[in-house]
Amino acid sequence: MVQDFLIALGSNLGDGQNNPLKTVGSAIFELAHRKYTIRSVSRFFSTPCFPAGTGPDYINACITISCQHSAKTVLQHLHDIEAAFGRERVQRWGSRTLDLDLVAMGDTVMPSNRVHAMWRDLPLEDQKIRAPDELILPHPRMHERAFVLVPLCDIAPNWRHPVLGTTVRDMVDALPQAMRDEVQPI
Ligand code: PH2
Ligand code: MG
Ligand code: MG
Repeated sequence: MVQDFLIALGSNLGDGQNNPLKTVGSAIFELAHRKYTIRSVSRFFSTPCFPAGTGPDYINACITISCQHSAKTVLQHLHDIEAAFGRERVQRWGSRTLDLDLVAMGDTVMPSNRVHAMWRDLPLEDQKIRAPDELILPHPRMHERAFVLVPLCDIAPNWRHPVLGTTVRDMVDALPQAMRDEVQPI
């Protein structure tokens, strides 16, 4: 079955040849090269690093793609592309040449509502030290992150969060104005 996926892209480090802007653009071409149908591409944004002060600004964007692969296969391809662009998984939330996050697959909740709620409600202190070892969909932090929601609003404003029941536009509107203002189209 063909499924629609929401993907968030980010980069805040060059790799010697490419700057973050070029890397994010090239990653989208790489997905197309791997036979993914790219349905839409957001504007590219400059965003301050989260948590604040922990690294250079990011380039962030979002895309929608469709394919017949499972979520696990898509995630594996995203990891392969990250590796091809020189990403080293060193530190949680550390700077990276390329981060490709699977944000959602249609209205699928994975692995269950209960596990999703556990990760969603994790206190910030625990988020810094604990990362799920299984795929959680939708991404358990997406509804809090201006650097995901603002780009996503370009291309999927009416996508509805299957657990929270709110649309991307609702979630953007719920962000503090100051947080929205930090996400600047380039
Ligand atoms: N990704 C992170 C950690 N911090 N900050 C911004 N602005 N954009 C990101 O994509 C980002 C981040 C972990 O993946
Ligand atoms: Mg990631
Ligand atoms: Mg990320």
